[in-house]
Amino acid sequence: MTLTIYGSPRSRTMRVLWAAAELGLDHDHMPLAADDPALKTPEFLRLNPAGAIPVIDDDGFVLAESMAIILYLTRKHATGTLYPAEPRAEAEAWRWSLWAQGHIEPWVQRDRAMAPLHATLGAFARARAEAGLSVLDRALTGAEWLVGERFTVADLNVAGVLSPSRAATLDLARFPSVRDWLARCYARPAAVATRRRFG
Ligand SMILES: N[C@@H](CCC(=O)N[C@@H](CS)C(=O)NCC(=O)O)C(=O)O
Repeated sequence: MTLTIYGSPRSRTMRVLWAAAELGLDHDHMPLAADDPALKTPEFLRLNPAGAIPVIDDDGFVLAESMAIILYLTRKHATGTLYPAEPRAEAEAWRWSLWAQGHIEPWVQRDRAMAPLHATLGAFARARAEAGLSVLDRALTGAEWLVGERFTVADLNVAGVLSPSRAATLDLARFPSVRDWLARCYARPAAVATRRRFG
């Protein structure tokens, strides 16, 4: 049984590495950077036609897209704990993961290729990010975690989008429930260990 994770920790791969640590998964790591020309070779494009990281190869099953990878790995290894088993709670985990990629990530991501666009968007991007943070703050007011009573893949995926380097660019004082929840997520031993390992 071999799991290989492709991607530099200074990319969306970090959230996959965090998930692997939460799950205690042994894995090989190929830390390809986002701008590594290797991502555009025919060999890598066979793994991910988008030429992007993260990608995993789980015993011959190749999967790209950070959220899909994390949902897959947690469902495979932690149904009933990190991955909610009950269909409605499972749907809530998908809901928050998809929402974060659609409504937060475009406005907080700092990919080099998008820098000129973000420079142009300026205040508009900030306003959109804050609109997303308001939604999250309302959902987390009076709740410790996004789905049910425990930390789940929903928290990991959304907190992965709001990584410390991205959150540092936001004014979280206006969103105290998000700020406190992010602190809880990143205080988890697996998050601390992963960040320390690659920090
Ligand atoms: N939606 C994808 C985004 C993947 C992505 O854009 N990855 C970046 C690094 S964080 C990348 O590989 N960029 C290189 C490129 O697209 O050429 C995911 O969540 O995995």
